[in-house]
Amino acid sequence: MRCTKCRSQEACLEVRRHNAAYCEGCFLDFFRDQVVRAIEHEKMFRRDDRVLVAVSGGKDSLALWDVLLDLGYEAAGLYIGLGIPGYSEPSREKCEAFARAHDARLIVVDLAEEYGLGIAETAQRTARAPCSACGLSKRYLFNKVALDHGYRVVATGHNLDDEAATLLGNLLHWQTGYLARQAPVLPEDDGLVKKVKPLYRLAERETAAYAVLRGIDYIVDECPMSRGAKSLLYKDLLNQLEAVSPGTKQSFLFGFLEKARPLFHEREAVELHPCERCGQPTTTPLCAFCRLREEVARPRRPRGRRHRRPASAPPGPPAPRPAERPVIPLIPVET
Ligand code: Q46
Ligand code: ZN
Repeated sequence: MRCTKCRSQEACLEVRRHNAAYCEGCFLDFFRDQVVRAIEHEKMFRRDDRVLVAVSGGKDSLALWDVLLDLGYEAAGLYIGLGIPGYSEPSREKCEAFARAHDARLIVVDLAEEYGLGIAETAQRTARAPCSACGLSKRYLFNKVALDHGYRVVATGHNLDDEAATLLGNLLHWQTGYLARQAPVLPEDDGLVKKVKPLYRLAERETAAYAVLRGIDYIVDECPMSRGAKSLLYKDLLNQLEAVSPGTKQSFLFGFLEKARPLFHEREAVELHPCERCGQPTTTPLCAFCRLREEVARPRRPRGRRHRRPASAPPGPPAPRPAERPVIPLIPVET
């Protein structure tokens, strides 16, 4: 099949929702055009803004960092070490290698070392699901690090598939608060920097293709904590729909953003004030991150006391063991 744009080269990737197939060069142009369109149409940032890109070492965030640098933006990376054995170390190495190769600035924050909040340990010490602790820690640090280092905008690598799957999960459970905040741009607010998703117009297979064609060395493995996540099921279901009806994901997401989100948006105004401990914006006296730190620091009850059977109770069957697989929230955590 010939490239539908230049008509001279063989096509290497079909983009069925656009009824197009591109050769390598035209695909890279298409990818950049979609990013530029997102940035300009949604007024994400200006030419002279410094952008902090949240990077995980995966294809999406490194593709985003790459395309922003390639377009000439001043983009630094922010890597947050989550303390997940076997995953955090290699993903950090990918980010460091990318930063070295592109002579770009990378800020590294280690949750375990700097805050005593490694995700695996935090999940063990609290009743929280790992992704819940992870999501709130990342949201907190994206904002804090951006403010500390003078960045007005944080960009994340969420793509069309991520956004459509999140939307499906939020709709299935009528999470009106999350629906109000699901957007390619969350504007700056009192103490909150702007959050943007410049890849929201591009599908996951397109960010993967971009990363491969640009020679980006990314971590292929997914975070081990994502196993069993409902968001993977939602992605799978949306892919089935997309296969028989190309463009479904895009019309689902774009239709929501254009027609439905404003209805939720108007109803969900919240008042922010500084956290009593750290000064970051929150709606409660202590922010969720400070409360999490408190929870982790709290001495644990001695094992066995909580479930001790009253002396008079007859012996029964042993209590069921808790599930070994971490419980994953129904929607991917917003970063
Ligand atoms: S990194 Fe964190 Fe994800 Fe891993 S622990 Fe869960 S939320 S799955 S985007
Ligand atoms: Zn706080």
